[in-house]
Amino acid sequence: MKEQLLEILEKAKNHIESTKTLNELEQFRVNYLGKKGELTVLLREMGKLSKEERPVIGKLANEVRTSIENLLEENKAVIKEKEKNARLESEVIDVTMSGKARKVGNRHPLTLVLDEIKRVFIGMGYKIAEGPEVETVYHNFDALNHPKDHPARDFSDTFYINDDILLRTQTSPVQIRVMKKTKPPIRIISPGRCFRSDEIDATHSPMFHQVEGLVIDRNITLGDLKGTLDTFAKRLFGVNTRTKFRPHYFPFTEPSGEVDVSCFKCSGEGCKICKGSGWIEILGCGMVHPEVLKECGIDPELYSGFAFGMGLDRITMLKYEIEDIRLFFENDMRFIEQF
Ligand code: 2U9
Repeated sequence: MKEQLLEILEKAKNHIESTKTLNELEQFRVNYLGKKGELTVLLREMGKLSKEERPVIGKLANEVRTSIENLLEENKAVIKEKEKNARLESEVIDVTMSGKARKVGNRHPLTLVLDEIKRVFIGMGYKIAEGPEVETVYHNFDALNHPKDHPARDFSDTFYINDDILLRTQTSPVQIRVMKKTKPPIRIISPGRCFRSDEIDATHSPMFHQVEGLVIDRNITLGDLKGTLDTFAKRLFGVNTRTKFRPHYFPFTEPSGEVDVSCFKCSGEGCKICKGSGWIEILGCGMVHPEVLKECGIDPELYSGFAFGMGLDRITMLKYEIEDIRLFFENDMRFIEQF
């Protein structure tokens, strides 16, 4: 049995020193020291030994077991160290490598122009007001002095949810809501999406964007309106921009007007953008109708105000010479990446 023990030790030593992985090492531990391991099985034969041999062989057997266990621990440490170094080697980061250029998105042209318009009015002390897109007929028409038979109320023009609920056709309801809950002075612009039952074509979309403005205070005059909008036009389209106010009609303002600006493309000489006229209509405006003030609990004897509204899509199309409104909504990156 002594020769067998020494043979097992020699075999175990060769096996363990040649192992490369912890799994392999564990397998050898089982093969030699496990319940059915070679050393364990051999030691079951100890009973057949004479009482003189037993202590000698027993001592040798323990020495062999201890040697194999030490070999296993030493190689386990060596393999773990090698695995750790291999992992560190594979995880090394070369900080000198050039970074991966992250593609940065582009702001939508509507956003670019809206940000410019916001900058102008915030610079004049206006606040930004927002409100629901699903509105009541009251806030969208009644409170804005629309007669019951006004064509804008027609189903052909407006998306109705039911007799009292609709998709707002302008952002004016936001101003109504602000006027009802805010004591003047009021100085706001309200940008947002609006909805009209229009057939889609190059210049019409059932969903479009508006920016409306409202100023309510003591002694607000038509001169304030003209000065404000002339300044706005110069700051948005350039200092040499001229403005022209033409009489118009809106139920919610009196007097009402439409504002043309000298063409920012040809400076008023006449070109394709301004269809040869030298002028481009950009917005509507007027002094807030006294009935609208009263409906919102504001005394028209004490307060007056002006309001204006512009189509953001239209202004953006003019500014960037975009000929089809549908390009705004198709999410084609080849379009967006140009801005
Ligand atoms: C309140 C009172 C008055 C908002 C106004 C216009 C004139 C106007 C159009 C421009 C192009 C809508 O997008 S568009 O089709 N708007 O011409 N809007 S005055 O007047 C108001 C708003 C709120 C309480």
